[in-house]
Amino acid sequence: MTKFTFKLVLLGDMAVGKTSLVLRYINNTFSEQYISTIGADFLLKDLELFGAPIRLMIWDLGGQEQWDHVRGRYMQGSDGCILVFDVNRKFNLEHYIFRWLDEIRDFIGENTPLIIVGNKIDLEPQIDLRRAAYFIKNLKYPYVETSAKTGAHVEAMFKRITADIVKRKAEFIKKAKEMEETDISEIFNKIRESH
Ligand code: G3D
Ligand code: MG
Repeated sequence: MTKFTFKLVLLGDMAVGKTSLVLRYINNTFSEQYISTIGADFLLKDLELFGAPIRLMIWDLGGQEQWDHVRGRYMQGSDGCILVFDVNRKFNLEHYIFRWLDEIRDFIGENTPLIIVGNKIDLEPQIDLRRAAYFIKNLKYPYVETSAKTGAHVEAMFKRITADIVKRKAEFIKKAKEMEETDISEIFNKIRESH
């Protein structure tokens, strides 16, 4: 059966928990040991959404996030991105988010689905989470607080961004093919039939 494949990238500074979130989602595991690299460019996850078989190619920077030229290459062609920060770190959230949004605009594009994630919610927050949620909501981005350690909200977060990617893709195809269908599963069924 044809699967609809989407590229999803994880962004954010080193050690915020990007690799841990992917491993929690894909293998349902968590390692206390520092995972500087997973040794792969991407991992695959199959799921079904709106009745359509979806394959996610989840790209993780594998400890190379400090190098600008590597980051740009990884980000290109993304259908969606997850921007992660660490709630247990003292930092300027506004500055952090604007810095990453600049980079997303340069390498991925302005209208690509994005979710902002405050990770390590199992630890004592070092920033004001109410303010963070308010700030992100004003920017009109979805915001989720997760723990890769306990697994809290990890699956829901991946589902949410995937749903946004699928909806956007359906909208795009509908326009391009001048389709009448409004239901997302019908749109994907039609495309599958025509393959
Ligand atoms: P990165 O891929 O963004 O660089 P990692 O981040 O996934 O490698 O995680 C960096 C460190 O944070 C690791 O710890 C990891 O175990 C820890 N971590 C990741 N997510 C969580 C979480 O949700 N809760 C807690 N408590 N810790 C988390 P070490 O100690 O090896 O540096
Ligand atoms: Mg990593």
